[in-house]
Amino acid sequence: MFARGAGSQARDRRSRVSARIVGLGGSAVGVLLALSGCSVNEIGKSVSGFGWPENGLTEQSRRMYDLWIGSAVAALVVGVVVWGLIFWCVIRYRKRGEDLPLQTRFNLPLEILYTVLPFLIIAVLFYYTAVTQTFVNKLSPNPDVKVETVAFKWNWQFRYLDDSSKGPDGQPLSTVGASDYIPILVVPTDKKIRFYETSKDVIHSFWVPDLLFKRDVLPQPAENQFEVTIEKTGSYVGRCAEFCGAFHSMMNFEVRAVTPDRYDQFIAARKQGLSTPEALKSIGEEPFATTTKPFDTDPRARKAS
Ligand SMILES: [Cu+2]
Repeated sequence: MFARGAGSQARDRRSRVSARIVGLGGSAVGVLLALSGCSVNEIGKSVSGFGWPENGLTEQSRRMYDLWIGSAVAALVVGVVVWGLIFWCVIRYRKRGEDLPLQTRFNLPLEILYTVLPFLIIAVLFYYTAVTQTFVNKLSPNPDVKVETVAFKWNWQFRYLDDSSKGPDGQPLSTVGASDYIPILVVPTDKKIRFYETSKDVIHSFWVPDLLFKRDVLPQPAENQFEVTIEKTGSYVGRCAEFCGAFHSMMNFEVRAVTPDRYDQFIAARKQGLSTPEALKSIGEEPFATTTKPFDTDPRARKAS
């Protein structure tokens, strides 16, 4: 048997190591895909948005998206510089012998640089965060539609507060969810919608994932407000995003964004005494929620199913 040269042994070892790295990388991607339950397409979208969902329905969601992308790019630039410096030091100043290397300290310009630079970066990030936050929280003096969302364990009530949205009894029109009924909040597109949020018991959180927005719903008399303009018609699932008790995960609702004309027709139908499903049907909309369904609140039934 011939003794193999040191060079060929090193080559073998290198190729075994690279094969192992490729294998590990492949398995890691496979495991990630399996664990996340995401399609490759979804992951691609998520990577391009640095993990932030795309297709915001409102100007607010797009501004938050821009802030997210800007912050992620800034973090990446800082990361690349830091990684570059680390690897440069590791290679450039690696151990070459037993002699103690030249000892240096107190490099004042460098120390000032790495103290001042992070403050500058934080100041820029803070500025853009403050600007975006102010925009997202902005309330206009005259919103087009006012809706009160009342959260309670474990459902939602929506009340239309505009003077033009009073029912036959003179009270604001409203829709209440029940364990066998998902409440649908009908709103017009391209109109400023002001939400007034209150809770009858504990803290809940109003969350419509498609709006890329959620806000805590605090117990009365506290009231949170926010405003959005939805730009696309459609059905959007809503959830409670604050753990509020046993059936928290079932506290779902649906936002149904329709054209302003249809919204007016819906309100007119409700004013004539039609229920929400009947009024939705009368304007050619699906009468019941399409994005989520009621849950069986009986624990025995849930166990058996
Ligand atoms: Cu809740």
